[in-house]
Amino acid sequence: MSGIDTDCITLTRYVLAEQKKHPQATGDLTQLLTALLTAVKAVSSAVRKAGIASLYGISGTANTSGDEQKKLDVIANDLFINMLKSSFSTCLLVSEENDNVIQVETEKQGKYIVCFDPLDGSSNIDCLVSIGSIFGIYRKTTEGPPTVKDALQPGRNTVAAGYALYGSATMVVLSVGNGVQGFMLDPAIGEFILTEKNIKIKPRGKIYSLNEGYEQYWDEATKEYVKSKKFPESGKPYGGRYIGSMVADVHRTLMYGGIFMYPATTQSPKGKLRLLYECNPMAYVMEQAGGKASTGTSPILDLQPTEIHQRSPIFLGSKEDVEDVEAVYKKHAK
Ligand code: P6P
Repeated sequence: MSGIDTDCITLTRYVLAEQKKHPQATGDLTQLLTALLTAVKAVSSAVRKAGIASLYGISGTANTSGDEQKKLDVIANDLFINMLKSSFSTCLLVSEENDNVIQVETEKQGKYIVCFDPLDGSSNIDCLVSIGSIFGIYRKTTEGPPTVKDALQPGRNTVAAGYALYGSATMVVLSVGNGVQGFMLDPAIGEFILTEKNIKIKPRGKIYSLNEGYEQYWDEATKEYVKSKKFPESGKPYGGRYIGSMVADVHRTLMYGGIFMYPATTQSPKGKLRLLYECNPMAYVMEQAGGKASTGTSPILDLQPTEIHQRSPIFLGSKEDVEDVEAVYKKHAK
């Protein structure tokens, strides 16, 4: 046997099939996702050869968060911006790497807005820990030229969202509103092949994930919840896992169940992770997979953004695990 699947479902075939389910669809979203995948493939190639191409090291510039940008950050950002602009399907872009919104040239404008983190977890690049790209796609709903207000939509308005994980293999996890699918990159043919159909997260897991080094900065609800996982009144404790790369921690949570947390701390009163291009896309995927994503007191997707780089606390993963956190926050609110 050649071992070649002559009828493999590529990501493009999947998106086209989904498009055909909507007679009014113009194909613009398919065009957008195809362009986005080109950026992901190029980032994957750059990440894989970073050591050889000496792409490691500091590029000498800093991004919105003040983090030193590594060369791969800059390359990834340029790839996403250029591929999305030239897809003729976007009108406004929000990137973690850019202080302000990016307006697409009038002659190239389409109806979609994309919020993305081109290379999340970049502090892990030099030690070869898995990193990723995260994206959320919205429709422009206003008349006239795109403005920053068009980017400030609640996650509930998401049209499509997902992430690319540059790990032992490169995988894209995507939802276009009809469940969650996983596509593995086959470098031999440069295509993303459907390998995880209709991913559903367990209703309850056995893993909790957060940076325990900050325990002294947590609020009382987070302290009580984490303690209950480590010293349960009955049954076995949860296992602790924390990679420090959101895409890797979220993907493990999606595949194995459990809960990922980046709570507010006294040092970061709004949490660390960004609402538009980290929390919302991951929350959308989690809800599409049957899980939950909360600030501790309300669904992430219901938040009305007021600033493109605003942060939010986040607890996401198995529905029952997130509900346990919300119950503790409710108790502490009394
Ligand atoms: P901490 C990586 O820098 C990142 O933005 C996310 O990918 C990750 O979840 C988080 O920060 C880790 O933050 O404070 O635990 O190092």
